Amino acid sequence: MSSFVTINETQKLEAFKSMKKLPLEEYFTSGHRTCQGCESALVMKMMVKAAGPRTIVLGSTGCMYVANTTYYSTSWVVPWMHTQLGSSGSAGQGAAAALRALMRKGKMKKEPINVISFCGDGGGADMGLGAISAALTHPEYNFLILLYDNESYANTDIQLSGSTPYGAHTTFSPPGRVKRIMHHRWKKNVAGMLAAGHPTCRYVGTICMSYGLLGMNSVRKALSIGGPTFIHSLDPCPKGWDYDPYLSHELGELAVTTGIWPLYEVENGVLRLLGKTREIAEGRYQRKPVRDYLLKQGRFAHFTDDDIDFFQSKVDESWKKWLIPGVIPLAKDLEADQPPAET
Ligand SMILES: Cc1ncc(C[n+]2csc(CCOP(=O)(O)OP(=O)(O)O)c2C)c(N)n1
Ligand code: SF4
Ligand SMILES: [Mg+2]
Repeated sequence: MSSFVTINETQKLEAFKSMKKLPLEEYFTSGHRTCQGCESALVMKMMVKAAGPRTIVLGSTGCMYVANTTYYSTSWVVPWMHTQLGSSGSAGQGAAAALRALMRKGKMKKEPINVISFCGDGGGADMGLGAISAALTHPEYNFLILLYDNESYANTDIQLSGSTPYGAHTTFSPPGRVKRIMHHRWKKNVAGMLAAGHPTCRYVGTICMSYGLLGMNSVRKALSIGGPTFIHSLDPCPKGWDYDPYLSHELGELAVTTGIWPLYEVENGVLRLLGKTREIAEGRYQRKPVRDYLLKQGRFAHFTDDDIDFFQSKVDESWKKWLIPGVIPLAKDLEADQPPAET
């Protein structure tokens, strides 16, 4: 019988039972140059801790490339490769295909190796969305695409992306006296869109590393299940969101407890709400007002009470109407879509 690693043979990574049971080994270490309080750096650290040593990491241009691989140095302990800004989908698929070919030709030991290809929201939610979509239609290869979402093109100085929330101040949407709100679009719902449109993808999840155990177990499940998988992580960014770095963890929690960022997974087409999101949906936890989240961040400092009410109404609407969190319902309530008038 051939010992060739078949397409669906993956490392079987059991869920971590508790934080106290985590392995001590680190595969993303100190020495990187991210900002103090950078949640995306924490995502890298926990993502690769969850995956373990037999892992290859690929990443598209952005903070998690530039700040982590200063010339001739890197924080990565596992093999790492940079890829072009819009290419996380093709890079992940290509690496998985290359590993298969090398093993088939006997040039590498036959063993399941995790492939994780990450991208930012600029690289993944905007520029590389097509490549991710194409990659998710190839069930013959095993790899995880992880989108770390700091809600801007952060590395090039906080430009607006399709993932930037309504009304946020970015260098492309500065509030002024004539026009207070410069960004009128609602945040793009990437995980919901990919889950709804790619039946060949067996796992789509949302995470926030303020809930680290859930986040790491989502990575472990995505890598174990086989085929191309996708995880979308919301990452507070002190520089882009304009807050004191000590608030990073709390802002991640507030994104979830206000209901702005629902935690869920779609595994083999079955939706499961997770953690606090599940508690909210089951009536065991009351959603906090979005005001608690928005007003801690300088990027929303120009919001009036009407703007906050509008934001709240859109989040309320999502909890009443969406089937998969983040997927817009077919019956649109046009009245609820109206932003407040400019003053
Ligand atoms: C094709 C291409 N266009 C533009 C750039 C310049 N660029 C480098 S990083 C970056 C921002 C990427 O944003 P995102 O993917 O959200 O990652 P972040 O910087 O926020 O971590 C841009 C525009 C580039 N490297 N390649
Ligand atoms: S700008 Fe934001 S994402 Fe980039 S290194 Fe700083 S905190 Fe992290
Ligand atoms: Mg970004």
